[in-house]
Amino acid sequence: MEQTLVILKPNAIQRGLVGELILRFERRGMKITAMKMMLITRQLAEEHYRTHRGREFYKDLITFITSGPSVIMILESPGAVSIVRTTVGATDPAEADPGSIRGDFATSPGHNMIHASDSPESAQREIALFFDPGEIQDYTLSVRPWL
Ligand code: 3AN
Repeated sequence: MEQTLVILKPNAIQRGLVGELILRFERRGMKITAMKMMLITRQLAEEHYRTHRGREFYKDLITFITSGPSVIMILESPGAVSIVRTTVGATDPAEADPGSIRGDFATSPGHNMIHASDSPESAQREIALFFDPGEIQDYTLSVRPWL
């Protein structure tokens, strides 16, 4: 089973869209194995976005992601990384398909609502950054939509 990390960014909380966004993943059939609300520290944000250090949008990205609480989740399913990336849509909301989260709720590439890991390797790195192993639940869904 594949895991991926999702961050509902501070503007998703400010706009009252947390439930709407979680609903999309639940309806898709993803299993939520961890979830918490936290104020991401500058240190954690810089580690999470370390590959973007030096880019022109980096400073704004760090300021934005640390500007208020975010909701962090681990989602699980076969092919979870691709399924979640498709559900989230393109980085630039102007190119995101209608029906995707960014295509439905975002206009700005810098404030595009949500983060989703871009590979299984990134997912494992990011999960270890945001969650202790004891915060991740090991359980069986009584209805498994992928079966
Ligand atoms: P994604 O979140 O779709 O994986 P990345 O990893 O390329 O996109 O970028 C990480 C974050 O950096 C984006 N979610 C967005 O907040 C910000 N970002 C990326 N590209 C731009 C851009 N051209 N202008 C402003 N912010 C950007």
